[in-house]
Amino acid sequence: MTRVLSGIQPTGEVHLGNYIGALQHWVTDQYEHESYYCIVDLHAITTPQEPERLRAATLDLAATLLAVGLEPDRCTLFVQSHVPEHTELAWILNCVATFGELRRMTQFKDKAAKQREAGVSVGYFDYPVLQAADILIYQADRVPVGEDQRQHLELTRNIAQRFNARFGDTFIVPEPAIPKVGAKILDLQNPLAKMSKSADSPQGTIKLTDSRDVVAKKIKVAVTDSGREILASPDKPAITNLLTILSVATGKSLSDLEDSFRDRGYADLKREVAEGLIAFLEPIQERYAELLGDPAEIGRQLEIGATKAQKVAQATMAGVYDRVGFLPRK
Ligand code: AQP
Repeated sequence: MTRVLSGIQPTGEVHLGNYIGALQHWVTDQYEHESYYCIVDLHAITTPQEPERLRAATLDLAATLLAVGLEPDRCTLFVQSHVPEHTELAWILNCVATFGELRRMTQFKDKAAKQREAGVSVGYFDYPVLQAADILIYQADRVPVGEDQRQHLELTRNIAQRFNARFGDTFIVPEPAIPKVGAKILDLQNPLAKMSKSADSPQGTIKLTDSRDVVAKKIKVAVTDSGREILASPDKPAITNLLTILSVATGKSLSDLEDSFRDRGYADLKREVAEGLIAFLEPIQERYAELLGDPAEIGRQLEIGATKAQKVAQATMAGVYDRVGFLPRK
C-alpha cells in the first residue's frame, strides 16, 4: 500500500487554501493509502509563538482536521513534538543537506527580504530539513501538498538520494502530489499572493470557522479581474480563484460553472460563491464545535496516533543510526 505523509502548522486558523490545496486530499487519501498526518508544532516555533496560544491552536487544529473528515481509524493523526524521532533524524539530515541549497529556498529568501536576514531564526532557515525528516522517517511514497511546498519537496528528494548514495539504500524517495486544480488558492484581496494564515490582509483569507456574515462580506469585497467574462484562465487569476472555490464548495466542475455563468456578471458569481461556501462550511463548523466540547477525547485520539507513528519512526531511526556508524547503546 502506498504510504502518504503530510503536515500542517498550528500557526493560526485553517483557511480555504489549506483545505483546497491539501486537506480535502488528505481526507480522500485516507481511504486509499496508509496515511500519516502531522500537526507540525516544531515548525510553528520557527517564528515566535505565544506558548498558551500555541497549545490552544494545536488542539483547535486537531478538532478542525477531524471536523473536515479525517477518521482516526483510517489514518494516523498526531502531533509532531509527540514523536521526538523527527528532531533526531533532522539533526542527521542537517549533516547531509548543505548551507547552499537551504539558502536557495524561496520561502527563506522571502522572509529574509521582509525582515533582515540576521533576524530570521536558525530554525526557520533549517525548517526544510526538519520537513524532510518528517517525510523520510515514515518512508512516505507520496506527499500531498499545495504548490508553495514544491521546492521543499524537491529538497527532500535530493537529501534522500544523497543519504542513500552515501550510506546505502535507506529512504524511499517520495513523490510530491500537487493537485492540478486548487494547488494555489489566492488571497481574495491580492491575487498575486497565496491565501495564507499569516496574510497581511485578513479580508483576503476565508477561515473554515468564519461566520456566514463574514464569508458573505469577504466574498463581496473580493478583488476581481478586468473584463466581464467568467472564465477559468491564467489571465483571470481572481475569477479563476472564485470559480475554483465554488467548484470545491458545490462539487461542480469548472467547465459546468463556466457554462452556467455565460452572459452573467461578477455580482452573480460572487453571490453564488458566498451561498455555496456558507452551505459547505456549515456542517464542518457544527462538527468542529462539537469536537472542541470534548478536548480529552481529542487528546486520546492524538495519543493513539503518536503511538502508531512512533513505532514506524523508531524502526527507521534504528536503521539510520546503524547506517551512519553510531555505536549501539548496550
Ligand atoms: N493558498 C494555498 N493554496 C493551496 N494550498 C495551500 N497550503 C497553504 N496555503 C495554500 C497548503 O496547506 C498545507 C498546510 O500549510 P501551512 O500550515 O504552511 O499553511 P499556511 O497557510 O501557508 O501557513 P502560514 O503560517 O501562513 O505560513 P506561511 O507564512 O508560509 O504562509 C500545505 O500543504 C500547504 O501547501
